[in-house]
Amino acid sequence: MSTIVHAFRQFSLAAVVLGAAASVTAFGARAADDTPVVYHAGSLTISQPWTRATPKGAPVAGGYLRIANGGTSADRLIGTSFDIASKGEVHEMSMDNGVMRMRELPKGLEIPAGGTVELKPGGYHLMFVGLKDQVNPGQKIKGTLVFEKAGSVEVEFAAAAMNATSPPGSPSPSGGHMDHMQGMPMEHMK
Ligand SMILES: [Cu+2]
Repeated sequence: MSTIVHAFRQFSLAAVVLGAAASVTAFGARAADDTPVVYHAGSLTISQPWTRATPKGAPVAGGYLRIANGGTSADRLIGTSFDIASKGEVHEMSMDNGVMRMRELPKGLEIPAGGTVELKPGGYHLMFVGLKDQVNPGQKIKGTLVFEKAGSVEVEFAAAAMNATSPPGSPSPSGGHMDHMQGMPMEHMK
């Protein structure tokens, strides 16, 4: 069965400010319309895929989005890809003795019937491994999401600042100030 995907709106060219590294985009240049990008696949509605800028030479990048299932049966997000990474994984975060750890979900992530699942920093997320290129704020990087039932969906991940906690174009509590970010100890379970 083929999957129909409609990309409704492009993101506004979000002016992503990243302290000293912000040289490319203009400050405050926010388009009038911040309607999030939405994709449809079967009974799923996928909103606002985004990623974060990476430091030079970083081996991994994260992917975030919201998936709502308007159908009467559950689906599962079982795979993902990112144009500039050798592979993609679906991860979860958990607290272990006060340390945030992440691990791959071997069976993917369930999207319950009638439910919404959010992938965001500090929670479920996509992890793109074997990054071949640096991700810069304002970039849009193509990728795919693979669902058990809805099939493969092509999306675009909009890159926010390196420390962003929300998608480009949305107000971020961190405001782009590195000094206000609390350091979260993190370990990658591999
Ligand atoms: Cu991860």
